[in-house]
Amino acid sequence: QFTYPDRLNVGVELTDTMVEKGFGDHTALIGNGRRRTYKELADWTNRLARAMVDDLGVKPGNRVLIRSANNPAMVACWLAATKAGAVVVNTMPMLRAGELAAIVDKAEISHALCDTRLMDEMMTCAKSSKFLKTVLGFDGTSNHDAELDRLALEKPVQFEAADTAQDDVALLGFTSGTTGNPKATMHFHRDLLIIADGYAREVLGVTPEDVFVGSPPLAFTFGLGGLAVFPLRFGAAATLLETASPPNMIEIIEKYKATVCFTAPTAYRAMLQAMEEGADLSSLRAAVSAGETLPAPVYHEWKEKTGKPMLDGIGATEMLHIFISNRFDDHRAACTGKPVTGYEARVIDADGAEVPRGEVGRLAVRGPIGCRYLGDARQADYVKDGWNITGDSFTMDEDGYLHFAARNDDMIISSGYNIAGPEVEAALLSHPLVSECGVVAALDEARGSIVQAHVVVVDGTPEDINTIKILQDHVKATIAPYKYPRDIRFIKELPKTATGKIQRFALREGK
Ligand code: 3SK
Repeated sequence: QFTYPDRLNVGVELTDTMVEKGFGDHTALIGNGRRRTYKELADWTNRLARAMVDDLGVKPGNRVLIRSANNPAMVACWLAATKAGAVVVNTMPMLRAGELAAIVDKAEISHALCDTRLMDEMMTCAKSSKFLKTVLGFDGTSNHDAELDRLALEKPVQFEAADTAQDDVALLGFTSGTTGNPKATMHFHRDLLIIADGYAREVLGVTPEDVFVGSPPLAFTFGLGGLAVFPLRFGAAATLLETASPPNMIEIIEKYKATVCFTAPTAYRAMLQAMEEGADLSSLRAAVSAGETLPAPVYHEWKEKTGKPMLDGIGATEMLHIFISNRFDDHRAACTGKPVTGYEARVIDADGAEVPRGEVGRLAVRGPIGCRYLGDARQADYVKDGWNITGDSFTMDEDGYLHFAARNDDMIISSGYNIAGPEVEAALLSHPLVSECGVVAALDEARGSIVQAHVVVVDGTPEDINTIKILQDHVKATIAPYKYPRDIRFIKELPKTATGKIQRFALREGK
């Protein structure tokens, strides 16, 4: 159902093709205090691509790393490198030289384009790299005041893009590393259009009038899809924030009347709180929640306050984007929904057999995009008989809706009971004293493992045995009592990945 021409370049599709379709004067990107139209974006990316080819020697198939926070210049560099036929690796600004080096080595990066404000760690990495030969700075503030920008400004606005095939690799997505052991996933030019033509069109119904806002980094495929590919595919506008805190997102939503928001439940909780204090989020027609399970209280409160559903979905870097989602006209609390058009899902046991409806098993999916790890033996664990065995445990109910249970490594087996850590987290979160929490297994002689909760309490709550007892009793009264956290520890802040996922391995290791 997704057909594309054999020769396809996604960089061209999202810029020059949009101009040809009549969107030249529409706003494409908003960031650093200014707007850029589709025509300006097409010209900008053509100039950058020409500089990359002529001056930096980028050749089709070269691996090009981009290091930046979310801003228009990062999007322009990504599109330009793609037009030049490069395979792009987008990376987050907080990575250190050692982490960059691991990516450079794994992906055999030859060129790096780096926001000049982030150059130090990039240069430290480059000095000892046998692959990385060219590092050039660009101006992330969009004032064109860096070497790459100066080279680009001299170039014409026409550029003959690399003659890539629809199944040439365009992007390497590195997994965010909740386990601390990242992998690179390869995605084709066509895959970047499939996520838009599947999820964004079918589930979100994106139109050229939409204005996108959100927090996930463009370096994470959740962010690249939600904040660049989806708006640009449909002639809509993307707002880009280097620091996407809830107050900053609210400011943008109010100022530009943003209509589609991509972020995680924790940010939506803060937005709900801000609404109490007068924030106006009425322009939002679509609130997409992913990256972490959506607690039922957040889903309900959002519906109550905005009159619209929050759309919970699940994706994976391996699958590029969201493959199971709720719909505007078909959504439930504590439910991830049904497969996106083109995908099928099964819940299976360790032998690959489907488990009965209502029982917990591993979520397996297949569809137009699948996992392709770059040179990694873990490919055989992820893809079996054409099915992608995700890292998540789910149940499928009688009506075919999928319900998240836990990340496979977040299942706690205590005295023979299977306990899903996130279910205990949801129970704790429904208590007004709890601001955030992470639940993990802790070794226990008698029970094998016990449920251990790391809790951030709301300001002013005593961190004492009384509060522990209150929270334990609350969990016992909310879910099956055997699931209650026998061990509760107070913590000031949860360890999280740059994309907002709780690093449960760090909690387990007592970090
Ligand atoms: O659910 C996720 O973690 C995810 C990962 C990659 C792309 C999209 C999503 C929602």
